[in-house]
Amino acid sequence: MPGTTPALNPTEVADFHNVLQQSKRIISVLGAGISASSGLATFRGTNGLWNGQDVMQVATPAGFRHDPGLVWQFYAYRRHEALKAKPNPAHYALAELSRRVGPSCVTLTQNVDNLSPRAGHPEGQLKQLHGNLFTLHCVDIVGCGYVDEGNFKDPLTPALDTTRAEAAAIGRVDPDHKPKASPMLLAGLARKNAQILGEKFEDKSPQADDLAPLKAAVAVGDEQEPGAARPRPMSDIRMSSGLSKEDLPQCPKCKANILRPSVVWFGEALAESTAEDAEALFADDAEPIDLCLVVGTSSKVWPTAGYAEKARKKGARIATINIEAGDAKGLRPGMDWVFVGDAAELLPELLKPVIGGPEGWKNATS
Ligand code: BV8
Repeated sequence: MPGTTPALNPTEVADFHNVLQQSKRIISVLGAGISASSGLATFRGTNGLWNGQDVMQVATPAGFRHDPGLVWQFYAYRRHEALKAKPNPAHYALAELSRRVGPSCVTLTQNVDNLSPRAGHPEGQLKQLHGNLFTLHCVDIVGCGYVDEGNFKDPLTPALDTTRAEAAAIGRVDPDHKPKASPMLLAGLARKNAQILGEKFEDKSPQADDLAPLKAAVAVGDEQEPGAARPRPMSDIRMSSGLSKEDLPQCPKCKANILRPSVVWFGEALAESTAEDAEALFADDAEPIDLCLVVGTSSKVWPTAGYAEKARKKGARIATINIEAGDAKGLRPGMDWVFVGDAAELLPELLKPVIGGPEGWKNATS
């Protein structure tokens, strides 16, 4: 968070600046942490989306097949939050670096929040590896193939209006600063876990009391005396997304299917052209890479988690920018750097020798 970044080691920064100014080919790998200062929850951090609920059930084709309404609620919430957010100085600084260095400076982002494009990041130098929340496509991508880019409508449908009372509880931050999903989202996830996992399902799913800051609905006829402490498994709560396919975005072309967010779910392959473009950067016949910036990522999701190592093999020195030093991977003393702090504060400082002061690029768009 602003003001909490410890002073950087001037010798390390000078060494980094020296390499930066001589670098011709720079690859940046971005994760959710770069957007944290824009107010967007990270997946794994203390206030992350994955805390307390298994989004692995949601960001998957199986989750969407089982209950598209539940998954659409999750993405309606993500779209709403991303539309409210603004790019921060880290997004702008990287866009400016790309403009100054030119086409040999390429950014690979795992983020689907659209903040790098909104910061004016040169389009040809940004690969959105996991897609974008604001592109939708028909679930029948082969037979119909309808794609809707730049759809910023919010809500997409009345049923997906996240400002409705109970839906607004999604992502509510409670005193321990962990977002609480709405009862309907958690109940639906728990029910789906039970369905998908069958008898393997242990009822560790979030208990009703996990929603203490929120009014957890009770199953009809099972009202508890006021103040009763007994937590009940979420699957008891007969709530669900309650949405039907008619409530969800419809394909205007084939008029037979619903639309889905054009994001890459776990178990799905990256878009072929995107994956090819990324792999080409590290190919044997590609030019050497001078510098790789790894910004705000826990480097746990593949194939992106492997790109820094590929850059190393092409000669790059690696600079990790992260609030957690422990998330820097495969460091080589004397070769690589770890700058610990908020990317929104660190990146403008670290890139200054090439991009100049923020008065020249802050809020600049291409
Ligand atoms: C695929 C889109 C093959 C949706 C996402 C090899 C080994 C093991 C597993 C696999 C493997 N290969 C494939 C897999 C499976 C899987 C995978 O990697 N699983 C993991 C969990 C082990 N990978 C896949 O399924 C991929 N597909 O490989 O396809 C294939 C081939 C052919 C045919 C079929 C299949 C697809 C993965 C894409 C998943 N989609 N997102 C959505 O967003 O809803 S993943 C999603 O989570 C994000 O996109 C991102 O990638 C990931 C979260 O990671 P981070 O961005 O790093 O965020 P996180 O919260 O974890 O960390 C934040 C970091 O920021 C922290 O380090 C924190 O300290 C730091 N931070 C916080 N605040 C700040 C900060 N830093 C600086 N400043 C701050 N202020």
